[in-house]
Amino acid sequence: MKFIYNLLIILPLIIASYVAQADTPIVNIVIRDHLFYPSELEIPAHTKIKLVVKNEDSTPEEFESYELNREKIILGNKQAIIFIGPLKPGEYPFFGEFNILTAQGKLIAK
Ligand SMILES: [Cu+2]
Repeated sequence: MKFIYNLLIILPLIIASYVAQADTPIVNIVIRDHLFYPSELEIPAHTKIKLVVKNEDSTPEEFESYELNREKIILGNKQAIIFIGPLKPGEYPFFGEFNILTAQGKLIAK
C-alpha cells in the first residue's frame, strides 16, 4: 500500500518532467567541412535549449564554449545533444576545438 501511495506522489512529477522536456526548444546546428551551419543563431533568453549538433564530416569534432561552459566530442557522422541555458541576453561564442581556425560560431540570446 505504501508503494502505491509513493507511486501516486511520484508519477505526476515524472510526467511533469517529460512534459517540460517536450517543451524545450530544439536548435539544430550542422558541422560540414569543419564549419558550423548556421554559424550564428538567435535563441530565446531565459529559456532552456536543446542543442542538436550533427557532425556531417567523417572526422570527429569537439563542440566547445567557455561562455556556455560546454565541451562535447561528436564523432564523425554522429550527432550530440547539448542542453544549455537558461541564458541571460548576450552573445555566447562556440568553436570546434579540432578545427579552431574554421569552426567558429555564436549563439545570440535575446
Ligand atoms: Cu576541449
